[in-house]
Amino acid sequence: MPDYDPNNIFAKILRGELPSYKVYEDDKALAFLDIMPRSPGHTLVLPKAAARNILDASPDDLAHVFKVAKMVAQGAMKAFEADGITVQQFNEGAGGQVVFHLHVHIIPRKAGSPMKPPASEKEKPDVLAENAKKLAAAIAAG
Ligand code: DGP
Repeated sequence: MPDYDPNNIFAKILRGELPSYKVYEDDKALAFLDIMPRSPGHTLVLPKAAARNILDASPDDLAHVFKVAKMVAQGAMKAFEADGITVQQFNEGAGGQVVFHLHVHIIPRKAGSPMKPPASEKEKPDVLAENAKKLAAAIAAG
């Protein structure tokens, strides 16, 4: 497996060099909206520590990412009146990974509503800003 590339796009977001629609942050993880959402509220949860994917992540970082993933999923159920949540996580190109900093997809689902194809359409900035605000508030409310 290749080494971690510190110039990947999520590393730049984590360093604050690129913007994101943040919904949650603590000392070990960051969660922000996917700009090409497969459903409204589609969120990515990342460890702050450098890791390409689950294959090189520390077990503690991985466990923390999934703790945050659960918080985001619970917030998304409320914020988007979802009926369910799809969780996706890809490892290496052959596993479907495109951005090589570990991330977990939290995708709110409505019954009978299919997900859009992966990375099919960039969402409008005002929609992303509004969804991030709603989801951050729901997560903060517990
Ligand atoms: P994957 O590595 O296969 O899990 O796909 C990467 C995901 O990241 C994909 O759903 C689109 C999303 N994405 C790509 N570039 C950006 C970006 O600059 N900002 C955000 N928020 N999401 C991005």
